[in-house]
Amino acid sequence: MTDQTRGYLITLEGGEGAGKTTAATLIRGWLEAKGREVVMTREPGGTPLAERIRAVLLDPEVKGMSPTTELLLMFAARSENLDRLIRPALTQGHDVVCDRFTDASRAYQGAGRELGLARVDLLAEVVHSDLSPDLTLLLDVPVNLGMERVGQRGDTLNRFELAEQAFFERVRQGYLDQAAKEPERFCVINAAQNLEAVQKDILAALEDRLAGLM
Ligand code: Z5A
Repeated sequence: MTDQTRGYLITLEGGEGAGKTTAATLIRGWLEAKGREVVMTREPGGTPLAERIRAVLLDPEVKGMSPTTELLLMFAARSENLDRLIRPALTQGHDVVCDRFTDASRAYQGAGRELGLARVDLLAEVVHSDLSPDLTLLLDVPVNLGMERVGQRGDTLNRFELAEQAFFERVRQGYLDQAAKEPERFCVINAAQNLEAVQKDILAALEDRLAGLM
């Protein structure tokens, strides 16, 4: 153990069908095997109120939401998740695995909806100037392959999944640009590989970036 008493914040990012949900379970198992207490959460969501905001954001019946409204709702949900769940868990020394965080706002609202990064960074400063992820795993997958996987799941498409291809291409590029800017925080995983190879790369990244800290 290092002298860090707060837990680690590990975030998972990527486009649709990248495999974040599966990866989150793998990361939890790895941390628990190291004797760590782990709290899992997701964004938008994670608390009762934030889950209600999520329901509005993902509802395909909600038409014509403005990009700025979408961004503000993402940060309203994030503020709740941080205040009620993430910060208290980290303070208690628990690690938090969060399925999407502010990098998703940079990619989806900043790049995808073309709001630009300055507005996202301004809200990040308001909502969590004290905190940034210790490690971000970006599961990168070509847009067509990710959508194919989502389609195979057979669920109703959410409000985001109804967007056009160009939107998802901007999202993917937004994530890759963010990762290139902060290589010490990000680890990019090739999520186009089969599940076994993806999991092997995730475990290698955890060993490389986190094992020495625990
Ligand atoms: N959003 C935003 O715009 N701004 C923000 O700030 C935040 C979020 C925080 C949340 O929806 C939406 O909110 C999201 C961005 C936006 N847009 N959408 N949609 P969500 O949580 O429902 O959606 P998601 O995060 O994209 O979840 P997902 O579609 O379930 O993707 P995933 O978790 O990455 O994938 P998965 O469920 O683990 O895997 C999908 C399927 O592929 C599944 O059947 C797997 O068995 C299969 N899979 C996974 N990996 C593989 C490999 N390697 N090979 C083969 N098959 C695989």
